[in-house]
Amino acid sequence: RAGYDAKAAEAKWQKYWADHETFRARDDDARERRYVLDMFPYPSGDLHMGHAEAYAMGDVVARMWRLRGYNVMHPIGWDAFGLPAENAAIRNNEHPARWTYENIATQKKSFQRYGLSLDWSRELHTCDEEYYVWTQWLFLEFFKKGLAYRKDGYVNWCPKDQTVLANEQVKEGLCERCGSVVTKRELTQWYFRITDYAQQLLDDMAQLEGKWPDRVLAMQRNWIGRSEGAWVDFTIEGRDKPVTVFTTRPDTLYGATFMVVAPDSALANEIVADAQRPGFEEYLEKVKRSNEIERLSTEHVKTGVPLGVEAINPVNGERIPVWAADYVLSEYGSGAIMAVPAHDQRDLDFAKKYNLPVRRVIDTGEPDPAESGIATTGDGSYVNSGPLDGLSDKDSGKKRIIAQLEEQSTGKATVTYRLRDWLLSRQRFWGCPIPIIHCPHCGDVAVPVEQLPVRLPDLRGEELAPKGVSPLAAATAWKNVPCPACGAPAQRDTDTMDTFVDSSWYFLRYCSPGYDKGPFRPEDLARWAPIDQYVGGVEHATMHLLYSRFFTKVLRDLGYLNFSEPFTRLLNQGQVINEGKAMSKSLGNGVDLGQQLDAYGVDAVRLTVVFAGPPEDDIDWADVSPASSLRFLQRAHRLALEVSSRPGSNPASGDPTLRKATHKAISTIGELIESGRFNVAVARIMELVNATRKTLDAPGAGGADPAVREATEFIAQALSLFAPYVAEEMWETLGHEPSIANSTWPSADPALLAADEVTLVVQVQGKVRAKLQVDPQIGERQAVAAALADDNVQRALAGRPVLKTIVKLPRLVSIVPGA
Ligand code: ANZ
Ligand code: ZN
Repeated sequence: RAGYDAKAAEAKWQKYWADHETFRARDDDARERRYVLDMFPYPSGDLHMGHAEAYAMGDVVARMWRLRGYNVMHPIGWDAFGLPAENAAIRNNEHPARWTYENIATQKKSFQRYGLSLDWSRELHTCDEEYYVWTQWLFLEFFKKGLAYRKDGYVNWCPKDQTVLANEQVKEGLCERCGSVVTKRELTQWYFRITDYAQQLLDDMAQLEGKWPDRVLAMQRNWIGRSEGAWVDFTIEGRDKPVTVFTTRPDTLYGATFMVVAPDSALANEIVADAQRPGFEEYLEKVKRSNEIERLSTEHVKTGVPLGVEAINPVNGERIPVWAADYVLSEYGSGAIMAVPAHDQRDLDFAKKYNLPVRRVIDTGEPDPAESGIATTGDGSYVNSGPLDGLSDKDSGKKRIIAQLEEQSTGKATVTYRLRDWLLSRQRFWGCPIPIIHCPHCGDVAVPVEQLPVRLPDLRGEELAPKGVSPLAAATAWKNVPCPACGAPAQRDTDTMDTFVDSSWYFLRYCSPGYDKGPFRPEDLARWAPIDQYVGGVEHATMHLLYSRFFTKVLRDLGYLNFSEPFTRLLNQGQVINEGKAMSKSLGNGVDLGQQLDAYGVDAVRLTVVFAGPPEDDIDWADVSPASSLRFLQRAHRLALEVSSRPGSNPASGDPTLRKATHKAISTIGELIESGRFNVAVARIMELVNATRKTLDAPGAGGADPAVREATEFIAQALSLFAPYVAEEMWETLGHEPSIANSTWPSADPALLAADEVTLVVQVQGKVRAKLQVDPQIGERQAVAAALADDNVQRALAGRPVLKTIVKLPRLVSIVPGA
């Protein structure tokens, strides 16, 4: 008989699913709802192996929940604004929309071929006016609440892409996108006040514990970077306002021997003495060319210049010199520190280099840092520290100093965060215009809601080339408008929003496709949100996932939704690599998804991806075999063909061994899927296929055995999560109405789940003292424990210790007592 024809099945079922809208989520379906979402794709080129993995994982969950009787929503859309489209448009002298929509069409076809259970009726493109009008609307909601604001500052600047970058988009000092060394530029830019939510973002992680990967939570925690410490005010001669420093170690205040301010802070520029100004300015220029990561690292050779002023220590009145040095960042704490070289290595390196004094204030028993060059950071007893001397506990030391500072009004306890406000302006074209008009009289004026969307002007090709200012600035007819408040000539903001703004709320829009009175309908959110299962790459740990959590909390505070966390559960799939390395053009180890699909069929590739290992692990394509996946699917398919001619009958009369295997599989596979162990679930299906084949080939009822039909039907259902085409074929062959996606996951019969038991004999000194009924899978430790727990055995031991046990699993435990 002909084997399974993957190509024919793919064409047939794609059409069936589309015609019947099999995966359309209906708002009026009364069943309990579940929302499964994969991070939406950026439409560059066609789908690749990475997509193949991520989307296969999400589909397992969506299809499982569907079979379990939930009303499942599993939507898809396109993260369609962004630089690659714009760069392509400049190269090809065209509009970015053309490249974007063409790629979307290609990818969409591939997605459909890939057999995902997606609801295409909710598809969205973030670059469509009907989407970005609501991105603008949301921006204005933030603006009205003071959560979007403009400020000047030094920002990360990519010299190649000619645009600013958020801190999150700078990876080890390089532009995340193009790899150029990121420099600093002073610009007035828009920010979202995400720092207002720093503590909530931390606190609410309690809800995600155990449901999100630990490493993502750790990355977010680290990114938010909460630090407890104190503000300490130092007075500076000739300046009314004191200079405030942030320290996590106020207890080392007596060891502060100099102060350092960030060279690129307004403070440095303000306090520098006239004589030192030229040296300072020269130094500042140098610093601007370096970047933050270098500046902070302990290995970095620290540089600095004296500012020619002195600060006064509030606890002992000591005068200490003030320096500017690049290892202090303008954007953290207050941009100024008290340097305690004895107990902070960076301060010590600096002190050594510039011959500044080092004073130990905690004696840890280690050599004096002034001599050793190694700062001591551990506990010890305070010395040279006035009232702290003699104390030895850090926490009381900190409390004492903070109490003193608070009493003198020269400082107070505080908490700071490493998290910075989210810089959202971009000097590029292919993004959502910022709906603000700058008026010389009224300042920043919101575009009135009835005038939204602010559409992108029609620019293309050369007009989009990076010029250091947004291409929108050159569209004068677009830019020059009357002020909505006073009518005076005014100008539109010419920047566009970071595309992470678009992706911070798209998952809400899916709940209300096409809704034109707001970004979403509250009832729709109440019905569908939050997302029960989110799937995507770990590279989004500190950007998209943090931004989306922030947006959700703001929208909750604005009264638009009533939950605090958008993604209840998160799965990070691994990457597909080849020959142990990330796929790359230069290594020539790329694997083309289309070729794999042509060679083995969609089902075999999907099964391979899921079977390769735990979902979060990387898959090395050199170690897997789609060919054997295909052979396995054909084996499964043959079962259906052989069973199909035999009518179904009551399975109760079938082979009890196979029935037990089937029901055990029903129960364990369900649990394995729910706990994300998809690869193990596949292994269980494979075992069941083997067991079914054995019964089928055994002399006797064979294919007519109702247990064989029962097993084969379940195999088809379980396979439908991973290999939907072959599963549909099997289901139909078995005489069922399509689609298998509308079938119901069977429930396991408890009577068939009861484990078999065997008799375990317990001997003491060679005499049988007990016979216990145990699980045949019992382990050695459990068997000995069960033996020793028996009363008869204890009586026979009569308090003597156990010298030795001889265990033959699962049938014998023989105990040799001591004297
Ligand atoms: C004195 C001191 C003594 C410090 C000591 C540490 C150890 P985290 O934990 O990351 O919050 N600091 C403060 N603001 C800074 C800035 N803008 N740029 C660079 N460094 C800055 O680090 C807090 C510590 O980092 C602060 O505590 C301060 O040095 C430094 F034995 O103050 B500490
Ligand atoms: Zn005005």
